[in-house]
Amino acid sequence: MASYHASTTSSRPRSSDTSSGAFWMVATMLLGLAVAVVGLFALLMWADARESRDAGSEPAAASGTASATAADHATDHNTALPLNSFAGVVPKNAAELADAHKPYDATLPAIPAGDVVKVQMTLKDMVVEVAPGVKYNTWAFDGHGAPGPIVHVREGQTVEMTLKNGGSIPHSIDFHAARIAPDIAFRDAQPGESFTFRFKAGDPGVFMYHCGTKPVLAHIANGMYGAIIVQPKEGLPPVDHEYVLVGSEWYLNGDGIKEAASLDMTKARARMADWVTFNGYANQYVNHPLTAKPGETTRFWVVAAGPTNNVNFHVVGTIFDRAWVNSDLKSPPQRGVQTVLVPAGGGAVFDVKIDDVGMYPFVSHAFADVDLGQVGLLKVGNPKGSMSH
Ligand SMILES: [Cu+2]
Repeated sequence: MASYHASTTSSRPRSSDTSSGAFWMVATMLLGLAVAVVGLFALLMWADARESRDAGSEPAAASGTASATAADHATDHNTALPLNSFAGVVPKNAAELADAHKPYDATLPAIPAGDVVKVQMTLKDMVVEVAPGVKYNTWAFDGHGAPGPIVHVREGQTVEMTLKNGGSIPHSIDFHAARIAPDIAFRDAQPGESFTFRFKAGDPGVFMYHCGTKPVLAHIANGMYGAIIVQPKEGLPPVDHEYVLVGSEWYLNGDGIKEAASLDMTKARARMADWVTFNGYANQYVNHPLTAKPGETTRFWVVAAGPTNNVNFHVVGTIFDRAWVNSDLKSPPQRGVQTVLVPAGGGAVFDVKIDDVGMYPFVSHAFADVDLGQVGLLKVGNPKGSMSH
């Protein structure tokens, strides 16, 4: 901005008048300097305002700092920064709350028997916690918050999906594991409506499912996503533990401490997340680690639900023995890789054999997201000083 003004005023006068030329040169330099000083002041004032706002959103003074309401945002297309950030704002007793939180069960469930696997989900508007003491108004699949339930089938089985809309607006469900006409199967279900569709799980992998009702950004950001695992017919190499991790991020219009926050659509468009999570809750597997014994192999089924963020999956202190990038289970896995991109709307599968006792963090190696909660621990054996649970 400053350089734009400075350069437009520096256009040269007529070259025949040399004394006037010198005058203009000096005047231009002074003007340029003045613009730079004004610019600096503006920057300092902005930084100051931002600092006092951040201080105002500390837990002790949390009330009254909520930004504009969701209704305001409906017509607000201004994505200019800075927006109110509630990133990392938690109540004072956050540590106790994190310990008391019941983590989302990341264990891969068994495959139901039979040719047809019946899956029933009832959509429900509900308040969940996305971080210790941070409440959020979700539109949740199957009434247990975000992500929705883990669906596990074998290649060749038919999924019979019954969706009941118990929410207050239309919703739908889009399975990335399906080859099916979306305008029929993924259509909107009106509030109170229930409908069923079937698809054959013909492609192995770990896939996202999500609400596909417009605006999809809002429906995914409000918690409408989950993972479906389709095991290859011939199976994968046997392992000792299998965990499912769904990455996602949350955009809050308030800190969610005194009252539940809702979606800030402007922040969602600006990709300015307040919290980034595995399985819907910041840092939950730090307080409640996933476990393995030394020498065992652990398999991670990872989906990046977004709505926008990728997961740059990495396990600190080891290297992936097998990585099925893009969850392409028909091809041989990559071996000995460090970090794998799981794109928003995609999945990948990772095997890691760890011999040494210790705490091994699993992260998105895009570290801004770690700072906002996308980190967990794989506890191998019983390392000294680790928590008992
Ligand atoms: Cu929806």
